Amino acid sequence: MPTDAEGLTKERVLEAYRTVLQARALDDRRFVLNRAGKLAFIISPRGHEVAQVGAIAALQPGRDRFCLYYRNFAAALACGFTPEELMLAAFARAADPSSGGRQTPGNFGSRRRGVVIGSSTVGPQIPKAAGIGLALQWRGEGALCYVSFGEGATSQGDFHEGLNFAAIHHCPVIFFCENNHWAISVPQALQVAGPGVAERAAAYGIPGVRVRGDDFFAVHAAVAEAAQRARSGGGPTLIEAEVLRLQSHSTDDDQRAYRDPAELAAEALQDPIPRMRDALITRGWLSPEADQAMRDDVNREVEKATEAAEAAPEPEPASLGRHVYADA
Ligand SMILES: Cc1ncc(C[n+]2csc(CCOP(=O)(O)OP(=O)(O)O)c2C)c(N)n1
Repeated sequence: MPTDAEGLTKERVLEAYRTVLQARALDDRRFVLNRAGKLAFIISPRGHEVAQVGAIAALQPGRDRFCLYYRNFAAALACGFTPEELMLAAFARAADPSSGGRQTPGNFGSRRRGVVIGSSTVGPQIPKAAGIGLALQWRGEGALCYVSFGEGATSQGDFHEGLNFAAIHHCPVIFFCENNHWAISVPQALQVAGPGVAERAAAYGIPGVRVRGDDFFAVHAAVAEAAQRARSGGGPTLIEAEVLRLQSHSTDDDQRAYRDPAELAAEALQDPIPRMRDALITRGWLSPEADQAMRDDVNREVEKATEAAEAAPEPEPASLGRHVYADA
């Protein structure tokens, strides 16, 4: 069975590619449902999918802990969430496993998968991950905590406190920055001085790595190396995956109002999914026919997930205070 240096088998890579396709198909469907007035608000992972799945594929959902952020729909699928579960959250249904339809759909939580629920606030998952890393170190399970965020989050105090703490205590944490160069309408240059986020690692005395986020194998290799370091007591790593934001920040934003049209047109031609498909075809792991069959299968799955979630019951009005106030 063919493998690469990190022990990736053809089957595992094709499974990861299917997850990437699922994330994109779900996003397309959610966007249509938003335009049809059925879903209130969408945050899109478009352009980030390959980086997110490449990272999680190097880790161990169920053993490791994951502090994800609101753009991590592909990462959530890679952690084991199903398309139907993500659609239940999108429709704010009672059976949404993350919050029973109470939180923004991008706030993922699943105890059995080790996914720690967050909030829509930018940054607080970072120091939380440092603390979880310390607890994992004390327990000595060999597990690690993965935390993701955008480059905008790296100008929050939370980022600096979290990295400093994790570095001092050698916590088994992977800090994964998905740098799409925009924080809503604020460009990278107004968030980060110098070439990028990876250089900031030097201030905390930990390794900082920059990787192309459209290269599945490069992202996987960087995260696998960081995981090996974390599990063997070598402490945290900061990884910066350079990605493109191929949609506006959210459906409540229109990036054409503040971005250069030529740049947007050029980025639209750099979708990472065809790049991953071509890499798999070049390796002889995928054929155009198998690709199409997989896409058709994923589209059917997303259609079924949508129908099931739309038909599912809403939360009981009497349960409004659950998770807000202590149950009497
Ligand atoms: C503390 C805080 N400040 C501001 C906001 C509003 N806000 C939501 S997302 C966002 C941009 C974050 O950009 P980045 O971290 O680069 O991630 P991206 O959304 O680009 O993936 C902002 C400013 C917020 N949710 N929380």
